Amino acid sequence: SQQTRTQRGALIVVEGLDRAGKSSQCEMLQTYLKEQGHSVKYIRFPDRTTPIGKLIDSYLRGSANQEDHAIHLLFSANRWEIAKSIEEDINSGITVIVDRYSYSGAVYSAAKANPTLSLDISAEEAAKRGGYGAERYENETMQTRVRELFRTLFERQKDVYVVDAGKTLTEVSKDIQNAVLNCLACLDTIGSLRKLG
Ligand code: 2DT
Ligand code: MG
Repeated sequence: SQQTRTQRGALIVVEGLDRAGKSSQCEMLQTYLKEQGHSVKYIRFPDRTTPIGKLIDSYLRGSANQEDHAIHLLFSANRWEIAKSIEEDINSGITVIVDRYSYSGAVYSAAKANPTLSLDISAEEAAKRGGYGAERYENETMQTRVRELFRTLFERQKDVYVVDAGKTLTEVSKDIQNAVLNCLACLDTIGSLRKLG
C-alpha cells in the first residue's frame, strides 16, 4: 500500500524589539493561517513554563541574578528543551510560529558585551598572504562567505570597531591601539560619571 507523505510544516521565526508588536502579529498570523486551513502552533521564547524557563523568568523580573554567560546558556538550553517537539510538529505538517529565537539570544547578549575589534581583510588581500592553510574552513568559498556574514553582522553595530587588516602589521597595530585607548577612555568617563552618582 502506498503511504501518503505529509507535507512538512514551516518554521516561521518572528524577531524584533520589545514592544514592536511581535506577540500581537504572531497571534494574528496564527488566526489567518488557521482560516486558510493550515495546522498552526504559536510558541514563544523564552518559554517561561519549563524548569529552565522559571529561572529565566525570575532573572528577567529582577528577582534573581544570573552571571551573563550563565543566563545566555539558560536561554539557549530553553530552546533545546523545546526543539524536539518543534521538529516533531513540523514533520507532522504543523506550521510553527516562533516568537523570538536564537537571533534574540545572540543580539540581547551582545548588547551587554564590551566593544569588539573586527579585523577585516578582503579575500584578495588575504590570498596574497600565502594561501589559506589546510584546515577544514581554510578555503576561498568558506572565507568569502564568513567575511560577508561578519560584515553584515557588524555593519550597524556601534560597539564593533572594524579595523582594516589589509594594511601592514605596524599600521594595523596602531589602529588597534587607538581603538583600545578610545575604549579605555570611555570606560574612564563612565566610571567617573558613576562615582558622581
Ligand atoms: P519576551 O518579552 O519576548 O518574553 O522576552 N531574550 C530572549 C534574551 O535575552 N535571549 C534570548 O535568547 C531570548 C529568546 C529578550 C523577554 C526578554 O528576553 C530576551 C527580551
Ligand atoms: Mg518583553
